Amino acid sequence: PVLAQKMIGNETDAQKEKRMEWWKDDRFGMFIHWGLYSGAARHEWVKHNEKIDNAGYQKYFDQFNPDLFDPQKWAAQAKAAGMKYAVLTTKHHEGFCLFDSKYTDYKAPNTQAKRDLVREYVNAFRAQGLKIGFYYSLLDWHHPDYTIDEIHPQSPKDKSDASYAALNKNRDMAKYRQYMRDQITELLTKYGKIDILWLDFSFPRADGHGKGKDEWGSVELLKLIRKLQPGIIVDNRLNLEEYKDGADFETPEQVSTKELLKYRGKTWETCQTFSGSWGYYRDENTWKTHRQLLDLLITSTSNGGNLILNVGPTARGEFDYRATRALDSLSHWMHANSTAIYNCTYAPDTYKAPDSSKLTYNQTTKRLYVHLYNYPNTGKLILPGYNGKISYAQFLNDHSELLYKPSASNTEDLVLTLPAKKPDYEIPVIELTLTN
Ligand code: H79
Repeated sequence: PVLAQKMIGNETDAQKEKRMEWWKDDRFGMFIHWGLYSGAARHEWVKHNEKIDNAGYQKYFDQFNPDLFDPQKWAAQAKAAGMKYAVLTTKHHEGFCLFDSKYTDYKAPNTQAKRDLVREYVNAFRAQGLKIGFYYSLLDWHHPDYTIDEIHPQSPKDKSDASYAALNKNRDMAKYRQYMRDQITELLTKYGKIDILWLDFSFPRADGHGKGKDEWGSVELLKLIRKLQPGIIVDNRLNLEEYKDGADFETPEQVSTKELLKYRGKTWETCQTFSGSWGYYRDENTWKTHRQLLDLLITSTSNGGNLILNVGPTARGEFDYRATRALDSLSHWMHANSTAIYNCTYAPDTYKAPDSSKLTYNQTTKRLYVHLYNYPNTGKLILPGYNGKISYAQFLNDHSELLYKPSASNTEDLVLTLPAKKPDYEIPVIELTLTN
């Protein structure tokens, strides 16, 4: 592919690297999808999936009453799990705003919540030292000026231009663009320093019934964002691929761990759910296991990317027991093994991963981390080609020494002795100190 060279601003590569440094070091964040759809409790796309109009959706607004909302608890759970930043849906595709916006009545202060929930999130997470992110949906299935397109809940069955034109005759995207600029201005000026803006998403269509950079006014929007919050980190969903500085990071959504290998060398964050949907989905029963979640985290770091793992709080404002259990198990692992995640990336090619393991690497401390996916029952682990390359080996969880010696059959290899009993971690980690 031809490298994008067009620029919107004038930031140098070095300046960008500096701006992105904390984000790359932190590696692990919490996504939070919370809105009126949490009450329907059957996917955040419920309005689209069931073709519900504004009148039909009104019951979720009327019912919204987050009486158990305790953002300090959310922040404590995120922090305990080892997450360093969070991104909350200030508005999802349904158009409902969790914040107190001057530009709409469709907002939390006008529900039984009677207050700005975004402000409470910001205060609580900031107090715990977590970085603050806002998700803001470019799509808006409630706003009267947002034109009906191919994926709108009220999209016509007959896909002719004439039927779209008839539906859209009183809708004006120019006014909607202004609404977005106004709301993003509120979000980026009323809550102090905002670290991340996660805009979602573009779907340009040749027939004109999708939306992309022209419909959103993406160039102007990004300029505004950078002016209001110069340090902010912005995702890549504004459809500005033709610009070198049109995005800060790529966003592989719900992709497999195999797929993540392809992102090495790029700046990226994979967003993933516990259970398949982003909004609270009561009846969903395909929750990822502890091992699958660890694999996502380790695989992301071992390919040089971040993981943002999503929680969909209930309509009452709590993380349900399944999310809480998943976070608890992550906190157990991260408590002992986070050194193999923070500030880490993929290992140089000269280090080969031992059997059934994945490697992460800290360039500053010159430590290599071997994540043991299958604990050897032989009590031995071959470190292929490692002779002369390491000076010390220990388990990361308890810093207990692991003895090793050159292999009798191949002196380039080392043979490390492991205890018969696997440490009490689903995937234990060995820390190797490199000689250079
Ligand atoms: O906020 C979460 C999701 O609701 C949102 N992004 C994450 C972070 C998201 N979900 N899907 N998408 C973004 C991409 C849209 C995919 C689509 Fe389709 C494919 C839209 C139209 C075709 C899926 C299939 C939805 C409708 C049909």
